[in-house]
Amino acid sequence: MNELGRLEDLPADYVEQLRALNLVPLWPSLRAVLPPGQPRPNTRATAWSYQALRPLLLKAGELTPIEKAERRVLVLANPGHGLEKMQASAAIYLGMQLLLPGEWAPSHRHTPNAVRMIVEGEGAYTTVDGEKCPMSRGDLILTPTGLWHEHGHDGDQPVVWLDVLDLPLVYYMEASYHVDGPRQTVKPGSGEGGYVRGGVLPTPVFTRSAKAYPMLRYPWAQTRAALQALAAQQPELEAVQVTYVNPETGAHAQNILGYYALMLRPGQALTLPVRSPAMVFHVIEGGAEVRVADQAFTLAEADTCCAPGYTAVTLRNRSASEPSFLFIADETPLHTKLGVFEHRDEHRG
Ligand code: 1HN
Repeated sequence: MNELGRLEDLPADYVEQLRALNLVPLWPSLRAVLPPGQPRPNTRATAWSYQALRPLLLKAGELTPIEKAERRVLVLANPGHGLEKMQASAAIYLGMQLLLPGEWAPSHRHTPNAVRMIVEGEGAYTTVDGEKCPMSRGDLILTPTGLWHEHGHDGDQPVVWLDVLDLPLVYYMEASYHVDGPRQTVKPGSGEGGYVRGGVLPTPVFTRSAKAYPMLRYPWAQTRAALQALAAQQPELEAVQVTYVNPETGAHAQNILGYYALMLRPGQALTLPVRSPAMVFHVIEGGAEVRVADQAFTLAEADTCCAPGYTAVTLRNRSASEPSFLFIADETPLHTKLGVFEHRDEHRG
């Protein structure tokens, strides 16, 4: 590959003439926007300790009343993008949100899609599109694009959850905005009840479910049971993983980011195939070591880390006697839909 001409190689007055007409020569920047062989991601492998951030999040509860915050969140920002960008990866935003007993986070809707992975506490709920979704540890609650959502808390202890949004992408697209709304009226008769048994679907005879997002709450008890049954039934299965899907279509639960739960068997080490999307790992139960290229993070319960795309990742259960459960978010649906998804499996070809 030959060296390309630099900007400094051009006469200054020529560059000035170009700039005055809003013109830019491509060749000095071509290698930067199109690096050889593989991308040069800004996303850096980064880990966030729950134990370290928890006291600071609780302190935010003392410093800033909910009315002054609307959403009381500490953003898990990737230094490779610059902290002020509030990005974990190119398309993924992560934040830890605190809601105190009796607090209310008012109703709004927005273009970015969000999910919440409940980390700690009982008694809070999110109302999404009129469906009241109780929050318990490990539950996944969707607030897809355009749906009204608000959070309340009837319990007596702080509740914390991990927010995952596709905000960086939607913002980059100049398509990010929100609308405030009145408190929602809870509609009875909605909920995930009809979808929590695998293999059977609600079959309305007289009406068709027109909902783009028919299932909004994925209870951890069900997901955990599915993983354990899978592990028990298929002892040779290397990756004991399930994907959070839209039960009506079988497609990913949301359009841009993918969500998964993975069980590491006691003592298991799992090397993932090298693929184009960036990934986020959050420990629901147990402990894990996450190796990203030449970096290693030791994660305890409720810890979170991210890995750029095109990078080797190995997960290892730190316990030899107990399984470990991880929540994973990645950019697979986005890469697949855009036709840029790549799988570079050096292990299996
Ligand atoms: C949002 O609406 C929530 O509703 C949380 O809880 C975090 C981060 C950026 C933009 C919107 C919420 C958010 C957010």
